[in-house]
Amino acid sequence: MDFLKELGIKEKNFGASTGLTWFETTDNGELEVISPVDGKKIASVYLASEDDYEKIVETSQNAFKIWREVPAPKRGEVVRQIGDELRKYKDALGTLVSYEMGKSLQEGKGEVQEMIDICDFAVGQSRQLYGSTMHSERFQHRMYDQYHPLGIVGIISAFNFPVAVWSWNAMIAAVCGDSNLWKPSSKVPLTAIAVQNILADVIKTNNLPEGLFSLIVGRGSSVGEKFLNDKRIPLISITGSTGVGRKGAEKISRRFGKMILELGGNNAIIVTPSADLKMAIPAMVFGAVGTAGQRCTSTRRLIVHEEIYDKVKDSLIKAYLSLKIGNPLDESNHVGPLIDKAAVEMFKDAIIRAKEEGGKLITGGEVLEGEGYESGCYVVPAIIEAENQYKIVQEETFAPILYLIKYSGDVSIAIEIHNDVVQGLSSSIFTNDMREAEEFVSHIGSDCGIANVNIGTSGAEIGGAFGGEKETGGGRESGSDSWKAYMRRQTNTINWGKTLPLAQGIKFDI
Ligand code: UN1
Repeated sequence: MDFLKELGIKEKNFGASTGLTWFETTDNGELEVISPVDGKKIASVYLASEDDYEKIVETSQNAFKIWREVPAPKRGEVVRQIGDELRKYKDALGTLVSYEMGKSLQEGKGEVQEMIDICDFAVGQSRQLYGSTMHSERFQHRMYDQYHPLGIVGIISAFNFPVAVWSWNAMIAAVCGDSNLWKPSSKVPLTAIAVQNILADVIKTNNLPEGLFSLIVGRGSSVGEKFLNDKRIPLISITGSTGVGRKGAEKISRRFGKMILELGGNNAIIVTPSADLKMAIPAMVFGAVGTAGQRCTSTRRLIVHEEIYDKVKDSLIKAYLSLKIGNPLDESNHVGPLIDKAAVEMFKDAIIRAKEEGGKLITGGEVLEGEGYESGCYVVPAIIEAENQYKIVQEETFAPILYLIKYSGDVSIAIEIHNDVVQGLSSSIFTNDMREAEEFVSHIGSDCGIANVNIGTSGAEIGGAFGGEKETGGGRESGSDSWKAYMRRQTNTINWGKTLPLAQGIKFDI
């Protein structure tokens, strides 16, 4: 496999690096990485020890001290070069993303494109780390706020976006003057190692300090615990399930650390009677089966008006029956495998639970066997007629299961159903009625961090702030002013006069 060679992935790899130096620990266990595409072993990774972790954090602290003194636009120049390197490796890295994680080759390359795009965005951002100035109430005083680099940013990423999520955090953190330490999902460590290798040339050419971009592949129970509890890491960004986020957040908040949480979603599309179904059907299908339903923005619920319910249901079944399921590296397939057999079990369990609660499976639900499906991770995307209050519908099952829910009455009824879940990431409405669309995005509309009109729930652009409300965690990353979370804010008041007036008119004569 040439792409592995191109990316510097060997049969056995080390799991911890400060940039150019890999820690050669071999006695702390070895992780075998199996591809969900064909069930074959891709390579293995030696797990990092707690001792490696200590050394990495110390190195990263030193790197921060050097990096924070580099002018922000010069930091941007380094990020620009990283973007250029990623352009060179787009095909190879995209292929590895697809092979290690199981998403389609197009999506794998698309994920690398998101990395390139965020680099471009961050370069511009490096010249726009703006604070505000305000008028002081005091005579001959000036007041303003400014943003300073924060320190080491910890990044815990999930398996489903093995590289893009790191870049949304790391590239923005880099222009903000922070060093970063990345702990990737242990299901997809090879893509992270490949990225670390891609960075090496830029680190060398620019003489960057070791520890500016660090990586650690280690056990959650040892290295992961230390990481969450570590006071030397002022900010940790966690992408993962609500369960993972809750455990992490409890530890981080105990030490008053900052965090960015991008957790589970339970994303829905509302389809009203005026919807253009030629647009809505492909959006629903892509949202529900794209990445085999393993995006945090995947469409999990459809809330369809009774007038068009049967039509939508029939069109969906037809579309689902035409889906090609198979090797994601073959671009004619629409749906690839789930990440592993445990995910397949969760898919099966969710269907059983939905049926127990009264749901009706109307298509899919099988696990595929035989030629091409040897990994045991391929399933047929399912649609289940259900009700929003079912316990299983209230949960995020990371698999291609779409719950079809009927509503009657006006759009506010649909919005009420829509918001009646604990998660709040992405949402969408298909309608040609301006009033319905505006109500959906208004203050009495969708309660999610992302609310779209005539676009599905997944596939957000990097330019917007990405994240959600309620149990999705409240964090924002990627575009807009998300950069502010990676810096510490300071309000400054300067007295350039010759008297000492106090605020609020207080007099203190001595
Ligand atoms: C995720 O699944 O964690 O909006 C992120 C999207 C992608 C990001 C998904 N740009 O679907």
